[in-house]
Amino acid sequence: MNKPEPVNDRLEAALKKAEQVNAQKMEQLLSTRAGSGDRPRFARRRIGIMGGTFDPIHYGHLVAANTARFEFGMEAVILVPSGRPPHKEERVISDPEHRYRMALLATFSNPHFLVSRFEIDREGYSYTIDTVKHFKEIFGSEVALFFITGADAVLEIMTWKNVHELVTYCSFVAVSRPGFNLMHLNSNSEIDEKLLARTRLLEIPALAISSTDIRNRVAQNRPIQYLLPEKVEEYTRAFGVYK
Ligand code: DND
Repeated sequence: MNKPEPVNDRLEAALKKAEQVNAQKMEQLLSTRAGSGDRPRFARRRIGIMGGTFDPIHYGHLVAANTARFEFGMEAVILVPSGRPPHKEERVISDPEHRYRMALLATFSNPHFLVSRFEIDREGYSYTIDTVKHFKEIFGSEVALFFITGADAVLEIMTWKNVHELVTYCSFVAVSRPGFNLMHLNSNSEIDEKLLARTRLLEIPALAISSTDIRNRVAQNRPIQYLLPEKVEEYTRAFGVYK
């Protein structure tokens, strides 16, 4: 889809600003050299990638990204909205442009959060292997990449495309999520040793928030306030994204 038609001047101004700030953050991240700035806590620079449908992005996603960033000393977390998620063919997904713009609004005020258009600008299915390879190429081997997922997503990971190759490019941070037991990861015989060795489990403050519930609430005229950033809520209303 092309850029949605403007419906609200204040929101458009916020989006324009968010897009500019996001571009600056990316430029800065790309120009940072290893070892520059504060004395690094780790031998290699660390950058997190968090892929998701983000339909819509909410505080569960943001707390996961922020906690992982802090606990593992990542310089930044790049949120990557899926263009065409391979695992969600059975349901209608909101337009990628809306999901991207909501992610921009949600991350604008955090200097360590960025949003990438990589998956939404590509044709075909969005596979994590392609995304991680892309960032590996951009940042080079001196940067350690961490792919951040919730418990539900990581429990499905053996079904992802080329998962054995994927683990050679990044580590995984699997965060806790209400309703999903991360301990199943260790007892799941399908998850192989190599993957487990590259996966760090992380307990985060429990937020039983889900995009599905938010979409249902909007459809039923129930409140979504305080489940997601105010500007994202405003965006869903202004563009009638879930009506
Ligand atoms: P979702 O559609 O589950 O994202 O996709 C997660 C990632 O998996 C995306 O990057 C997909 O491309 C990738 N994937 C899936 C399947 C196959 C392949 C790749 C492949 O390459 O073959 P959501 O928008 O639903 O959620 C984003 C993330 O946030 C997820 O990891 C989810 O578990 C997590 N999350 C929470 N974590 C803690 N507390 C909460 C959460 N809500 C969502 N309340």
